[in-house]
Amino acid sequence: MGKPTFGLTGLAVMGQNLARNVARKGIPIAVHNRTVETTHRFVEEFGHEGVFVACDDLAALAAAVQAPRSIMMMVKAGAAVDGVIEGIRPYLSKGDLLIDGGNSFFEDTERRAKALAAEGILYIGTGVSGGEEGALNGPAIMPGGQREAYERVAPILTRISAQVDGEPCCTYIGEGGAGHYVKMVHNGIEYADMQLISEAYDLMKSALGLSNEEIGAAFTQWNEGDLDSYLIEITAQIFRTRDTLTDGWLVDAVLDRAGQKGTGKWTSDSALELGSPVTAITEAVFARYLSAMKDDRTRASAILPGPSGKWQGDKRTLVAAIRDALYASKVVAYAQGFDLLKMADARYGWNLKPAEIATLWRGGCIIRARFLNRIRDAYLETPDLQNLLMAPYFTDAVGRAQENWRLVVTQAVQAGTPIPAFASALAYYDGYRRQRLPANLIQAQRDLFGAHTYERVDRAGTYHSQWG
Ligand code: NBP
Repeated sequence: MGKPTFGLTGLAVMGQNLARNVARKGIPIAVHNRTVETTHRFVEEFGHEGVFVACDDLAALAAAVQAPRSIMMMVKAGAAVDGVIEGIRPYLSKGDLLIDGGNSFFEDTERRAKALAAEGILYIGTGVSGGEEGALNGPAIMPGGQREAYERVAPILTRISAQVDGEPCCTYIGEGGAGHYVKMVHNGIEYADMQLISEAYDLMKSALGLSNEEIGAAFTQWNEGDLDSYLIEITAQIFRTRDTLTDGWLVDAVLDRAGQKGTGKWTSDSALELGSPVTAITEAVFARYLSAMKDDRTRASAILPGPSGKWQGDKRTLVAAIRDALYASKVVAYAQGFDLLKMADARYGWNLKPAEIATLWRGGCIIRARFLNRIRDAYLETPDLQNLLMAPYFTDAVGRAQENWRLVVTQAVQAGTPIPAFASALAYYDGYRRQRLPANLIQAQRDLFGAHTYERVDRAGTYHSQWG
């Protein structure tokens, strides 16, 4: 047997499962981890699944892989990636390829790719989504970098990725940091999706007083229609899980303080920088911050007055209304995510293909959902679509949902139930469909206090006036 042509460093959950996924496809792989015992334990436990070559240091990893080498890094995002690059660089030759499969910030990827290109080393920054289960059985893979670098590893990446309708959930995204950017936006949409589902849960639990069984049943039913998605499916699963410590429901025992690793914030940062109104994603990030203020909220809950939080009315009708509100808000979240991709593409010149991105998100990843087929179709039909909401299918679907969407937002506001993502998605929809917004007044104020000038609706040019 010759040397493997593929290597991987970083054998935590994601790296271990990706390496096993590669080996199970009959592709020999050299593996390495900073903590050497992890590598040996890994090969002992899973060695029977394929051909693994255990390497104790980065020099051994480079030596174990056939040149031109392809070596994937699955280490913690940030300084660890720079550390691995510095560590392995002396053992690499021109034409070798490094692949960063972690959640790196796209600007870091651009910087690393540039520095390595100067030495003739190819670089791919790729999003890998699907958690540990996806890494093992088929994740969504979003590779960015030199096209020839992608072509070299495409046969491996497309085999280990998820497959939907015979198509791999792995497509070349674009140059430089494009792959990590698209993964970042994927995670931003994931934040919005999770927040929207949590708001639907809160409305059913706090406002309607449904039991966990009833809430689980609603999510199970929703998963059979337009909302069919991985996140709805696992949510239904959560509501079927009892707590082994108390015999209550496990979800009720979980502290209401959401963690985050930063990719949602990066998405909002980038959107602010590019001028893209990704309100649902940003509200989801803020909602996690608010959830983290548990002690403050606990004190405020005894002091700040508000309505009871209870809804009146037929519960079945209201559950159906919440479903429609969730669907419409989710369309807005995706519309905003794709709009951000368009703006980033205009800035960075990646030549992103929205239809291909929707196609690859259909399987393996956390935001996989049946309605990504509709998004793909919308972009196939109109590649330069102004906004997802303007695709006839979504215009109709949101149009049909909007009466219930408004009912839910109104009732929640009256009952005092916080629904930041539902409400901001609706405000975006209402703002986007307005030919004239009150920004004329903002321009007038700016001109009055700062002589910032304004444009007129009826003639060209820039004006400044003496107001009042
Ligand atoms: P972690 O993000 O927890 O990273 C742990 C790995 O990084 C271990 O192999 C560790 O080695 C290595 N490492 C660290 Br920490 N510092 C290092 C350094 N200075 N030099 C070399 N190696 C170092 O692992 P993960 O959860 O498997 O995720 C890997 C990547 O994939 C991350 O970027 C993550 O954001 C991304 N990702 C994760 C998921 C998920 O569901 N977990 C999903 C999608 C993407 P050690 O064993 O010696 O400490």
